[in-house]
Amino acid sequence: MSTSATGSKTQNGGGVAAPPDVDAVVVGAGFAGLYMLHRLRGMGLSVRVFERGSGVGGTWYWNRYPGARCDTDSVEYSYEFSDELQQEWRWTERFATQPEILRYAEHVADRLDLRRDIRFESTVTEAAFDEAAGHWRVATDNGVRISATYFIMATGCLSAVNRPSFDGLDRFEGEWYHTGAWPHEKVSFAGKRVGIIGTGSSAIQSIPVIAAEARHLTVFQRQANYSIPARNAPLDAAKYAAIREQYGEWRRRGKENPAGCWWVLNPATAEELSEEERRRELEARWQKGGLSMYGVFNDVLVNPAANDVATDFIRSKIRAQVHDPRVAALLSPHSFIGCKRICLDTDYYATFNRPNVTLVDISNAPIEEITRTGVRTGGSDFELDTIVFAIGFDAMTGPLLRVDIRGREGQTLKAKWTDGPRSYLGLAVEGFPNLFTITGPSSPSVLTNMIPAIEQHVEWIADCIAHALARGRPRIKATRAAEDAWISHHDEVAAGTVFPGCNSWYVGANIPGKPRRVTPYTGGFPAYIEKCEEVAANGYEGFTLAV
Ligand code: N01
Repeated sequence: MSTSATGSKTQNGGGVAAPPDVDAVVVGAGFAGLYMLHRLRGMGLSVRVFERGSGVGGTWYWNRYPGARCDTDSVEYSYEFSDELQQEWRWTERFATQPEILRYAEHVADRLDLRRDIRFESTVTEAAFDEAAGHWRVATDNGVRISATYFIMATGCLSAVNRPSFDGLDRFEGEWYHTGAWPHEKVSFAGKRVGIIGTGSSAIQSIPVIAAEARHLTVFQRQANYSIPARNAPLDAAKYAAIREQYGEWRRRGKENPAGCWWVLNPATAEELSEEERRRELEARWQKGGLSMYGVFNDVLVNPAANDVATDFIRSKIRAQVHDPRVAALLSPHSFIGCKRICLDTDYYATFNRPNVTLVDISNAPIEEITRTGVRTGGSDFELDTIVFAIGFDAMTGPLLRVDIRGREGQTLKAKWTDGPRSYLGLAVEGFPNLFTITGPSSPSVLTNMIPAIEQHVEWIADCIAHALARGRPRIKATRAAEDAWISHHDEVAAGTVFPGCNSWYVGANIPGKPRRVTPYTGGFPAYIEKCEEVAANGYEGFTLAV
C-alpha cells in the first residue's frame, strides 16, 4: 500500500526510504478526529483514522449515562467550518441530550462521507517515530501495523475513565456501571437500592434521573460542587431562526469570549459594582441558567474576594432549595467557584428533599471497601443492588499516555511527562516530530466550548502541515526553547488564577500519584488564538522544518 503524498523523498542509510503507507494517522473519531480527517482529505492527503468504539462521536459515544447532556448551549455546540452543515442541522433543546449530539456526529460523518477512512473497534496501542525513515510506525490492538508521516492524537480530554480501584469490587454481587463507559442498553433502576459515588457533572446530571426511578439512592460525596440551574427548554423556533441568519456574527463573538462561548463577560470587576448591582448580576445569571456565571464579574476567576461574592450567593441558593439545613450545609462547597468545573443541573439540589435519597459525606471517611452487598465507609455498611461510579476521568494527559508513544531516540511521552505535561501550545511536543495533539495539555481545551477549540486546532495543524509540505520539508519539530517559553507563560498565567487552589481534575488531584499542575491554558481563548496566529504568521516560529 503506497498512497502517501508526503514521504517519498526521505533518506534511509543512503538509500531512498519507502514512502509511508498514509500521510496521516489520526487517533479517535470524535469531533476532533472527524474534522481532522475531513480537513486533511481536502488537502489531497491520505488519512487513516482508528477509533476504539464501534461508532463515531468520541465522548458522546461513551457517556450514555442517565440524564447526559452537554452544558454548552446546543446552538453554540456545533461545527462552524461549513455553513451548509450549520444551516441544515436542527437542535431541539437549549442543552442537547447525548443521543441528539451523537446523532449530530453521525450526521456529519455521513454527510462528509468520512466512515470509509475510519477503522472502528481499533485501539492504537503504540506509535514510534522512525527517525531514519521520518515516519511514525503505528500499531493497533487488532494487529494493524501502519506507517504515516503525521501522527495526530484526536483522543479528547475526557476519554480515559478513572477506573474504580476500590478494594473488594470484584466481590460485589450486584451490578455496577461507570458513567463514562455506560452500556448501550437502558439500565433499569426500578425497585433497586442504588449507590452513586461522586458528585461531579456526570453525577449531578444523573442523580435526579436515577432518584426518580430507584427504590432508594445513596449519594457518596467527597467534595461538594457548585451547580447552576440549566433551565433547559425546547428551542424557540423564531429565536433559533434569527441565530441561524446571523450565525457568522454569533460565532465571531464567541471568539472574543474567554471560554469561546456566547455568554457575556461582565466588563466590571466585583469591586466596581455596588452591592445591589452585584446581586442583580448574580440573580440575572442564576435565572438565565447555563454557564454564564463564569462571567459574572470580570475578575471572578482571578480575585478571591470577587469569587467569594459569587460563592456566598450560590450557597444561599442551595440553602433555599434544600429543606434539611444539615444536608444543605453538606451540599455547599467552600472552595472557589470555577476552579472546579461549574456544573449545570435540573433539580439536583431539590432531589435531596426526596424521601428516597440519602447523602453520605465521605470527605473525612473514604470508601473503605466494596463489600459483597454494598459499600462500607466510616464503619457503616450501605446495602446496594447497583453501584454507579461517577468518578470521572484521568483527564487530558490520560488519553495520550495510555498509548505507548515514542519519539526521537526512543524517548517515551510518559518519561518526558513524568513531572507533568510539557507541550508547545498544547499542539506539539519537543522530541516528537510530526506528532500533533488536538486540544492537548496547555491549550485552553476544557476551559472553552470544545467544538470551536477543536476547529481552531484542526485548522492550525492542517495549515502547519500544508506549510511544511509546500516547502518540501515535511518533518516538523517543536524546539525546546519554544516549549519552555510556552510552559513558563502557561504556569505564570495559571498562578494568577483560582485554578491552583482546588483539588480538581484540572490539576490532576483526582488521580492518585498524578503530578499536580494546572493542565489547561487559563489565559483565555482569544489570547491563545492570537498567539497561535502570530506563530503561524512568523513562519511557524518555534518549529523547525526538515526533509
Ligand atoms: O467527573 P468529575 P465527571 N472516592 O471528576 C469523585 C465534563 N462533563 O465525570 O471532587 C470518592 O468532575 C470526585 O470527588 P472529588 C465536565 O467538564 C460535562 O462528573 O475529586 N469519590 C467527584 O465528585 C466535567 O467536569 C458534562 O473529591 C471520588 C466525582 O467523583 C468532566 O466531564 C457532563 C473518588 C468525579 O467528578 C468530568 O465530570 C459530564 C474516590 N476514590 C461531564 N474518585 C456536561 O456537559 C473520584 N471521586 C454537562
